[in-house]
Amino acid sequence: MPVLTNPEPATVSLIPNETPVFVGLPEDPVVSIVLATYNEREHIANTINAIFAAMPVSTEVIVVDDNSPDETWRLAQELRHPRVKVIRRVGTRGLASAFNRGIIESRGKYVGWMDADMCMPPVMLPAMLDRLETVDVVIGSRYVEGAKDDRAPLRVYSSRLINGLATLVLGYGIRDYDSGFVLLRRSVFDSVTIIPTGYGAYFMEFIYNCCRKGLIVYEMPYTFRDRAVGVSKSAPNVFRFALTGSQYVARIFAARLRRID
Ligand SMILES: Nc1nc2c(ncn2[C@@H]2O[C@H](COP(=O)(O)OP(=O)(O)O)[C@@H](O)[C@H]2O)c(=O)[nH]1
Ligand SMILES: [Mg+2]
Repeated sequence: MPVLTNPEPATVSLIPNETPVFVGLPEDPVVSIVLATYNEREHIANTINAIFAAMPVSTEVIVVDDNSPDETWRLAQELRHPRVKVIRRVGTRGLASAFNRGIIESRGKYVGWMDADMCMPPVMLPAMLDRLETVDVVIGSRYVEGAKDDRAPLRVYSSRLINGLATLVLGYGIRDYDSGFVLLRRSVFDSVTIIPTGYGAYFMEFIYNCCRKGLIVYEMPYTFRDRAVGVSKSAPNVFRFALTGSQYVARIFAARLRRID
């Protein structure tokens, strides 16, 4: 019988057409940050480097890329960072399912996720981590006191409108229900899971369910900077923008009506 020298097996992808992910390091990181990407070649390296530069504890970054035509996944792989895991999904798209996939692969005691377009500042992460000593979930928030949303007025106005509706219908005083920038204790997933369908609206239902389960959710203010390059996937044109908006409204009411155990 051969002696097993490496007790930690390589992570093997079981999904056809998917690039194998990297072989894990011996000890688990303290923090896992999941990045969902689609055509972010201008931002991916900066985002990853900024996360590692900011974090005071061992951190892994999990990139879940939906086979971007601009080969964002390749740039992430080429960093050859032992704490960067790249999952290239082929034949599927979706923001909520991408984050969910990354969370499933993550091993940190604390798990977070954010956009990879440098709109959300990685320098916030250490303060968010500190806060997790006393709360379960920290949301990076654009709409509490001290925060700022630096996008074009139409985007800010519509986002505030959606969030206002969510605050009204879902309650709990959350101001930025669709933030999409979060760090939380892994134990949160013992009682709440992401419903992995659709684009950004999954986040509202996730936070609402955290509140319903009695978890402590804290909103930390930050300044959201509009993307400097690349296009927004949620609002590339006015029609997609309107469609995304109506999906948010439907999801707010669906979340309110859906029963949880
Ligand atoms: N994996 C994956 N990531 C996506 C998809 N659509 C958008 N993203 C990523 O999700 C984040 C937010 O998308 P973005 O285009 O900035 O939308 P916006 O912030 O609502 O304008 C970015 O990091 C995108 O690269 C997708 O279909 N799959
Ligand atoms: Mg964005």
